[in-house]
Amino acid sequence: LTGSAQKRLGNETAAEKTKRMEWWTDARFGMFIHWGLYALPARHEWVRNYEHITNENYQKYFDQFNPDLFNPKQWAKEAKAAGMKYAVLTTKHHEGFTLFDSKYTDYKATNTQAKRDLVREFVDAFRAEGIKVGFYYSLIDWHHPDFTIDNVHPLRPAKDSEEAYAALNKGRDMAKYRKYLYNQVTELLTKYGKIDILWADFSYPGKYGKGKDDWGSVELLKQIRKLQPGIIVDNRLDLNDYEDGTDFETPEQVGPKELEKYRGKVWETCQTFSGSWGYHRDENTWKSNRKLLDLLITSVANGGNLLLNVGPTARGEFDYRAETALDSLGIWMHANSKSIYHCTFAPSDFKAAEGTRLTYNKDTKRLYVHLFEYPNTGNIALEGYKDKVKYAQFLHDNSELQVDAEKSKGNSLVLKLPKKKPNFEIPVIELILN
Ligand code: FUL
Repeated sequence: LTGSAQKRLGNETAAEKTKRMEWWTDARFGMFIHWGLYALPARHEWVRNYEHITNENYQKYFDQFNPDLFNPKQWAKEAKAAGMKYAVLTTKHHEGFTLFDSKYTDYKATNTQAKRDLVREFVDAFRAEGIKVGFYYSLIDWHHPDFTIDNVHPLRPAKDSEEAYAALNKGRDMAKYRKYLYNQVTELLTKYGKIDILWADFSYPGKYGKGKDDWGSVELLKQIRKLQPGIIVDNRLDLNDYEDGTDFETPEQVGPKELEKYRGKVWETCQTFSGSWGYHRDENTWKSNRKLLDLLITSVANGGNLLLNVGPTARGEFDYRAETALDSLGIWMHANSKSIYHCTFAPSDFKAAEGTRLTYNKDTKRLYVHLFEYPNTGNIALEGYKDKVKYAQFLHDNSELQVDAEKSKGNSLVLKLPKKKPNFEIPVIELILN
């Protein structure tokens, strides 16, 4: 860290930071869980905003919240089976409802029919499966009476004018809200033992006046680091990127092609199965298994992580579409996860052949060729790989892939492949380098 970031956050060196983040960069694949009252309307976690729902009219979801099938042990098993190494739960989303037992609000799970601290159970269950735990915490709060109404607030004025906002904001005091969120983050980071990730979401610059630190992010980050020195923090606190003392970038819902530009940075792309993060009953735009694998592999091929989201139902279960998707990812990961964990982009002297994507493990010196398009020619030509490879095999079964000596001309390494594609959506060749 340099400059002002160093002043406020201490003297961690780049090497120390890399060490602190090592488990996370190795893990590559995590589960995001968006769960809150919005699971009841089941039509997007922004439903309050989209439909301008008042506190009075949103109250019915609080009254009816009764997750009788909530079993985080089952969630943790499913995350683990899919190959995920960490999980991040919405402890509070923009709607303001807390899944944890906060002493600073009554708007919490313990006061619903659930009558339980759902965050505590999540933490215990995931830890028991050896999965690292993260807390998503929304800086935006549509329920809190002091949270200032702005253009993402459900109660925003019909006609956007400064006077209209001022009228609505009369009596609202962001300083009080700042204290509230500071207190809640403090609770979250003291009551539940060691927490691995804080995923704050989101603040934006100068909303209430230029240079104003409306969310108190500077103090907040100091407090986070003090309470949990090992924690990893996302970049949505609105402190200037890179110099700000946060840890990773968060490209959201971007396509695989756009991930290339993050190479060399520390990042995690978060993605939904469909469009909504919260459970959405009627959404029919679910990503195919191939698309999900593409996102995972392409993330690693560009040196980043994938945080894949599940939106549990109001009863507290993953729905069948999520389970089916997780199952298929698990089958692929069971056979091929060596090309994911602890991997990153390939050294620059290896170019990805047409229809392939490369990942690389620098400790074992293994290069992974992901066959997005399976050749029907009975072989694959890898230009420029000629004298660099000691041995080649399929990753899923360690069956040898022989060199076609006749076809391997110049710098080209040609491997013989079975005519029939192995029974994996995207088979992987493992090259053991010299
Ligand atoms: C966004 C939020 O507004 C979405 O609801 C979701 O939580 C996503 C991960 O971040 O900024």
